[in-house]
Amino acid sequence: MITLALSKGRIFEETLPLLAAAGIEVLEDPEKTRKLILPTNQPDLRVVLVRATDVPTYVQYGGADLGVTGKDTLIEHGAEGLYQPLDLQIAQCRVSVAVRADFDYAHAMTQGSRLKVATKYTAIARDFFASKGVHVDMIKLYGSMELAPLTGLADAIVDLVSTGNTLKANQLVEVERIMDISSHLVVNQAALKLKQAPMRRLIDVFARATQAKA
Ligand code: PRT
Ligand code: MG
Repeated sequence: MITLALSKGRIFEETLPLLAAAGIEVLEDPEKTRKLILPTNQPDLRVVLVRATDVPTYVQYGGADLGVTGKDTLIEHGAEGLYQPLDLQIAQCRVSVAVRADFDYAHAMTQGSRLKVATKYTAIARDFFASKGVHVDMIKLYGSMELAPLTGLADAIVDLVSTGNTLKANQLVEVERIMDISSHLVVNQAALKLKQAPMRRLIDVFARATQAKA
């Protein structure tokens, strides 16, 4: 049995077509069932549903043989011991800095005064501002980052942006693009050795589907 870890939402939805290209179907809809282990039409493949940030942990410790996870998660939480054979080019977005429209970011960056930055991505944000030589006070949040500049909690946020609609709806502007993000296939190295043939076959399914899209 091969276990594939996915998270509900965009990663699940954007992984489905890659599997479907090889005739692999997940037999239950995560939005309709409360089950966390979903069978597929392949007797030796099942999907487990975990939180997006837990996918690397499941794969690292062998709770799943492989998984699909955002590069943001891999960078922020570390990817120790994980084999990353493929950029699946799905769930694409970017990590950006955003501020209130009336905040003078350029001025704040050159002034030497400490910038208050709220984010879930403290490692990415710390590296980014350090590379610019800007001192920041980092405020760790777990969600709704957009609220921080509106309430005076922070001057800036570091968050994922895809269409930009969320920023716009909250009167925030993107002032800097830190990095582009997509989701990657991550593989447990021991599983790759122990279940070589079926694992290689599945990695190949993902490779072909990704190439076909490009
Ligand atoms: O939502 P939950 O707290 O359960 O977990 P999660 O946010 O970790 O999971 P999920 O499913 O939302 O995101 C999983 C992965 O999808 C992320 O790790 C990214 O790699 C990728 N991804 C791609 C995104 C987005 N696009 C995205 N737009 N993840 C989140 N967003 C959010 C963003 O944080 C912001 O709140 O969508 C909002 C912005 O979207 P736009 O289109 O309005 O710009
Ligand atoms: Mg989310």
